[in-house]
Amino acid sequence: MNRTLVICKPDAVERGLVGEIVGRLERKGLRLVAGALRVIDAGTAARHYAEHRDKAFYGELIEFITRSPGLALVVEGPPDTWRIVRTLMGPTDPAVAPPGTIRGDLGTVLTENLVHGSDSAEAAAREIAIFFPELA
Ligand code: 3AN
Repeated sequence: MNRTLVICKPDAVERGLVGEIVGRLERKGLRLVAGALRVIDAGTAARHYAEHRDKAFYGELIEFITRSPGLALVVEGPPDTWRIVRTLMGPTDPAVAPPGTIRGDLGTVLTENLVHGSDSAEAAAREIAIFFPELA
C-alpha cells in the first residue's frame, strides 16, 4: 500500500468541514492510517513549507496554517495515492477549482483552500516524517 499526507487546514476545522473532507477521502476508497488534530507550531510549519520560504506569500501562509488546529492525516491506498488525493482536492485556487473537487465545492479563497496534499511520492515521504515520525 501507498501513503500520503493530508492536512485539513485551520479553515476546514473552523468551518466544520472536516467530516465532509475525510468522508470524500474514505468514499473514494482511501483508508485512514493516522490522524492528529493540533495547532501546527511555527517550526513544523517552516519545515513543511520549506519550498515556499522565498515566496512573497510565505509569511501569510505560516500565519494561516498555525492560527488554529488543523487535522493532519496519513491516508493509504493504491500506488500514487498522493495523486488520487490531489485529484480530489482540485487546483490550488478554489475560485477556479472545478465543481466536484474539495476546493471547487467548498472554497472561494486562494489563501484559505481547506486542504493540503503531498504533491509527489517524495513529498509524501518527507511530510509523513515531519508530522508522524513514528510512521517513517
Ligand atoms: P497546493 O496546496 O495546491 O499544493 P502550493 O504548494 O503551490 O499549492 O502552495 C501551498 C499553499 O500556499 C497553498 N495551499 C495556498 O494556501 C498558498 N498559496 C499558493 N500560492 C499562493 C499565492 N499566490 N498567494 C497566496 N497564497 C498562496
